[in-house]
Amino acid sequence: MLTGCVPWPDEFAQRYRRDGIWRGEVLGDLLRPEAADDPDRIAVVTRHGRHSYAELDRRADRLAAGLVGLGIRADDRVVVQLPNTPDFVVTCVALFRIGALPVLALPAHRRSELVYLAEYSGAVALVVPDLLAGTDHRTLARAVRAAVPSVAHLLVAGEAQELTPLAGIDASPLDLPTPDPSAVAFFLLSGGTTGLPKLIPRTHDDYTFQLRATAEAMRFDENGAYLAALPVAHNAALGCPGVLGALRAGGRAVLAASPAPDEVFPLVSTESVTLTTLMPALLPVWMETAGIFGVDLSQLVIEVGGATLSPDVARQVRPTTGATLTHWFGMAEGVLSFTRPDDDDEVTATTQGTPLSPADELRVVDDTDQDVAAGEVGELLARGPCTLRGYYAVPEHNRTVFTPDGFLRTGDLVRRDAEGRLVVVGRIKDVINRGGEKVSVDEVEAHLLAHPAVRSAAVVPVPDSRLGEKTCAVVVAQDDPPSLAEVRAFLSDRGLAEFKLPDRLHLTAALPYTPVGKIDRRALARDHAGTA
Ligand code: J2J
Repeated sequence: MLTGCVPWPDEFAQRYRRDGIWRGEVLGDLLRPEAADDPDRIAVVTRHGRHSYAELDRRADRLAAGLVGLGIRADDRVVVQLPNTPDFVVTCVALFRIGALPVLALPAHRRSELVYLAEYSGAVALVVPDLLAGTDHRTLARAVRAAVPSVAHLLVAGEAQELTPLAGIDASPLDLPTPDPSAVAFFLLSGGTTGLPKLIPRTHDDYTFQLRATAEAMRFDENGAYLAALPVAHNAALGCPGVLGALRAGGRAVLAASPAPDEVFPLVSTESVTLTTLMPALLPVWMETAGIFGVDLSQLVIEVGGATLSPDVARQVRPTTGATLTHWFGMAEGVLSFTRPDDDDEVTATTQGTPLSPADELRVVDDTDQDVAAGEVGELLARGPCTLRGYYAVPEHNRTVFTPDGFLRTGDLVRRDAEGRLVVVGRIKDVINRGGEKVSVDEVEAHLLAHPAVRSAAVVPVPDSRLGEKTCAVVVAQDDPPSLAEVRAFLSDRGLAEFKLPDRLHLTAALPYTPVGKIDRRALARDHAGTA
């Protein structure tokens, strides 16, 4: 396995194989069976066009050969920052076929995040769109190359200027060796626990299992159409079963540019979408507007998770839209627990259901790692066939985030109900969940401290009726205190993604500290619970 990655111990790997959980599938084989048996079958649809399995399969083969021609090899890391487009699918499949490893960045990431990802992964290349929502990603790409010497290639989907156009990387298909299914296939970015967000290695075995098992649980098959309304670079829309799971099943992946009703509802109607994923904040918007658009959602299953979903909102989904809701607790790390489409509506409104597979082991523990009594709240620990055994290249961090026997400490507070279903009740990790977008407080605080007028700073969540939580920077200033607008502009200039910029600023004379001398963020969060 790639240096810096932690394999599952042999006894677990053997058991997962023996039980038919890991079947030796590789992600580079996506598109192949349909391209051979039913070439004109539609694989990917956007507002701009329809693409067959054969077309995308051929493009992936030619791009793979072209990338090999550029010198990209198995195990090379390639930061991929592409929106929901056929290029995303073709690029990832091409890299999978080479055995090169996509490092998936979100479209919202800016210079700071991209430099971090490229540096951390030792990337040899970066793939970006030309322009997206007013941002010139070529400029970001140049900044990454200037900062990270390993990045030799800047590939651009669209107008490349002096950089390399993705469409021009094209060569006659090569006969490439199939990667080992137990090898790492790509990296997802963690929502974070402490410190900067870490990279999550996902293997062919574990991710193809996730694709297959989530599709089965959602009853998604070759007749299904999955709508990606969230960014495909996020685990929820990528692989639960998401776009890759839809393609693995021989169904259609419908790629929306955004979850806005005027973008998604026409696609839902024309493509008879059967499955999609949403963050809770968007659900009320869909419920209010589905009627206006006259869209029939009675065939649609909606997966909702990533942040707290209000039971009252959940209960309204079927009566107002006819759609079937499933309620998810998910992590890019591979922990998945969710209600199934035929669960009782009240179960769906109030729990996050049961784990993906019987091979998933969940524990709920107190702060001494002892299992709590049935029904009590504790931290969720998880181990299983698609839950990572270690973040990439951070052995010290791994020693604290995993138990000695390999359970991931999720940092989430949960309980199990009388039937054993999971109920998420809170969080102990230093992450703010801004409508499903995860903000690492350590990361933002480090940038805040670079401001000349900031003496000390803490970032805490404040309640928000729409997003659940927003961010508040609590700052002890030098003589000339900055305004919120200045702080936001400063952090934006430092290259931080917009969703991480503080929503509020609170100036204070001193921060509270815990007895061990750490900023007492919990006390601060309590103090500011009313400031939204
Ligand atoms: C409260 N917090 C939740 C829930 C996740 C499907 C769905 C979501 C994600 C995801 C995902 C929550 N209520 N129902 O990858 O495949 C918070 C927890 C968790 C963190 C993980 C998927 N469901 N959360 O959101 O890696 O704090 O994955 O640890 O982005 O989201 O975030 P992320």
